[in-house]
This record gives sequence, C-alpha cells and structure tokens, in this order.
Amino acid sequence: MEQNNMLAMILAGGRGTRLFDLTKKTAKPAVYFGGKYRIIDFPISNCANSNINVVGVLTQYEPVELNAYAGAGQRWGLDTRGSGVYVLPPSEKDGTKFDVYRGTADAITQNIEFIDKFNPEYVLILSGDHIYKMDYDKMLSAHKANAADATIAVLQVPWKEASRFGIMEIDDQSNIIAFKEKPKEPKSNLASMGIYIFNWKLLRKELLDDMKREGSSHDFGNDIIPSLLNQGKHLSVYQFEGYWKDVGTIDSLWEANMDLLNKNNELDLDDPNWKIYTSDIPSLPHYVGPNGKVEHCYINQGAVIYGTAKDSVLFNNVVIEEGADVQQSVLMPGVHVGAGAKVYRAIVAENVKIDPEAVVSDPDSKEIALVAKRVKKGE
Ligand code: ADQ
Ligand code: ADP
Repeated sequence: MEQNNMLAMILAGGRGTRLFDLTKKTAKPAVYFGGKYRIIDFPISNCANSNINVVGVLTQYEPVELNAYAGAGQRWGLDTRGSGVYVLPPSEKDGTKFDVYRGTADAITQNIEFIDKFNPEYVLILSGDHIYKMDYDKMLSAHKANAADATIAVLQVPWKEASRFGIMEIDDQSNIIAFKEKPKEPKSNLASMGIYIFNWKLLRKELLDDMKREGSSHDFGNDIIPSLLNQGKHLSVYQFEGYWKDVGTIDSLWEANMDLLNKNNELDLDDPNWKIYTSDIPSLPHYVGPNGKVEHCYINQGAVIYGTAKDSVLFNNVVIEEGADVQQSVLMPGVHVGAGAKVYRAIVAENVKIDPEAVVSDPDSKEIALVAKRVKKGE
C-alpha cells in the first residue's frame, strides 16, 4: 500500500458534558456505539482505510479507558512497522512549562515535536466524536488539486442547526471567503465538519504565532481559521457526501444508533471496501430463550434474551429477563433488565441494572432517557 505523506491527529480531549453521566468516567471517543463499536473506531478505521499510517490521539479528560483501548493501534491494523497509533496526553517537555491542552490548537502546538519527527508534508486534524465513513485520501487529492494552504471538509446542515457549527461562505471555486465559528445568525448553512488538512509548514508557523496572541483561546474554529483567512491564505472546502453525525448529545447518540437499524441506512457498516474495525470480546453466541422474542434489533455476542426486544441495539452480555420488554433503546455492555421490567426510548449505560418490574420512560415519550445507575421498581 502506498503511504501518503500525511499524518493524522485526532482531538479526543473534550469533556463531552452534553453526554452527562456517559462521560463522567470516560472520554467521549471511548463511548460505545452500534452494538459493538466505540466512537473512536470510526476516525481511526477511516485513517487505516485511507492509507494513513501514523495517527496521534490527543487525550486529556478521563483518558484511562481510551488509552487502554487505543493501545498501539493493533485493533485497526496500525501497529506494524512504520505505522502506529500514538496516545498523546499533555506532558512536561524540556524547556516548556507544563500545561493542560488549553484548546484544540494548543493540543497540536504541544505536539509539534512529535509531528516533526515524521516530517509530514500534510497534517490531517480530526475530531474523536463523529460517526461517518470518509476517504481522507480523496480529500488530500482535492487539497493538492486546489493548491490550497488548508482544506476544510464541509456539508450542508439544516438551517436551524447551523449555529452549532463553524459556518462559511464560499466562491464558485470552492474557496472560503468568510468563516464564523458558531454564529448566532448564520449567513449560510455550509458547516465545517471540524476536519482539516493543513500544509504542515504553514500550520506549524501559525500555531507558534497563535501562542503569542493575547486573548486567543487557541482553538481551530475560533482562532486559527479566522487568522489564516485574515492573512489572505488560500482556504478551500471539500464537500462531503454521505452519512455524518456529531454524536455529542444523548439525542444524537440515540438517533445514530437507531439509524443503523434501518437496513438502507446511508452509513452502511456492511461495506467490504470500508471496514470499521473494533475489538471483539470473546463471549458465547447470543441466546434467545424459549419465550424470548426479538424483532428489528442489533444483538452482539453474549446477549441472553428471555423477554422481548424490539427496535433496539443490544451490546455484548446484555440480559433481558422473562417478561421484560425493551423497545427503541440502546443497552450498553452488561446491562441487566430484570423480569417484567419495561425499558422504552432509553440509552442504558454499561453494567446498569434495571430491577424486576421497574419502568424506564414510556413509548410515547419525546425525551430520550439516559439511565446511568440502577433503577428500582416504582422509581
Ligand atoms: P466543536 O465540536 O464544538 O466544534 P470542540 O468542542 O472544540 O469543537 O471539540 C472538537 C474536538 O476536539 C472534540 O473531539 C473534542 O473532544 C476535542 N477537544 C476539545 N478540547 C480539546 C482539548 N483541549 N484538547 C484536546 N482535544 C480537545 C468543532 C469546530 C466547528 C465544527 C464542529 C463540527 O470548531 O467549526 O463545525 O467541530 O462538529
Ligand atoms: P461538550 O460540548 O459536550 O462539552 P466537547 O468534547 O466538544 O463536549 O468539549 C466541550 C468543551 O470542553 C470544549 O470547549 C473543551 O475546550 C472543553 N474541555 C476540553 N478538555 C477539557 C477538560 N479536560 N476539562 C474540562 N473541559 C474541557
């Protein structure tokens, strides 16, 4: 496989406050998704499939589980000679004062030495909290064809959501003429996906200049992109087509899981040319008991179902006891639903117990319930 001269850095340090208790003890990229994956499997598998061999993962908030999971990259076939996944928490370096990653750009600045060691021509910056399949090699080809200084992957978002994103205006040559991070009154609905390719020499200089700028929050969207535009640099967009979801909220995480159940879903995890790699947990095959009934579900190994499950995503070692009813829910590994309990429209966190006869939410509820601790009958 031909290696391209691009190294990837995945920003995985955010706290993920909008996922509440799911990210109390673990970083958002390590959160479970889709019956057998973790969110970080998506960007790293995309890198492996795009012939990017060196991937830095910038961790900070509750990194233990994520670090252990990322390892040296063996899960994604990235631990062979000349390639690897490198977990990069903030660390004390010779000649500099130790500090946490103060923003997304600062996280990269603190790893300039790491990047320099590989002497890449291009650096790809990714987020650790998006579900999508993307060929970054195609984005690099567009970046080169446009002879751009930087390229941002973009897509059209619904107008009502536009103020959650970096929003830009472009000319008919795909050049960015204006950019605003999370504008209150967006002038377009062309949104940044937080995926950037930079010529490393240029970014390196910009990051060092940014360190000296008073008042900078050292963030790509707030500081680096606007500054490059001000300097008249050539910033281009790469139009992404396909499924992409920022799963930073309970509702979006639930929706993305439910999307998978639709056999014609755009994400298509059954694509032989674009596999999403993950770790397989050795367990017994899943088992449906004599009265068990399962309809329209993803079920991973080790799940045991004596009750009923419908329109749900069941991770490994989930147990649904006799008479229990689970609908439109995501049950993470080891969840135990007691006899006669009802679980509707919920995300239930790893190893949580729902007591016999307990009720979680109701089928007509508009809200998605997050269940992160034991639920007792009558609660
Ligand atoms: P947000 O998603 O709001 O917007 P941010 O909260 O900065 O951006 O997080 C981006 C990624 O960086 C996340 O994966 C997060 O975990 C990580 N991260 C945050 N702070 C970090 C730190 N100090 N150290 C290391 N990692 C950190 C961004 C762009 C928008 C764009 C959206 C698309 O700024 O322009 O529209 O992504 O989702
Ligand atoms: P959310 O928006 O749900 O909180 P993000 O992961 O996007 O999730 O991060 C949100 C904010 O948390 C960002 O503005 C980021 O700067 C900040 N942040 C990043 N790392 C930390 C940390 N270690 N502790 C506290 N806040 C952090």
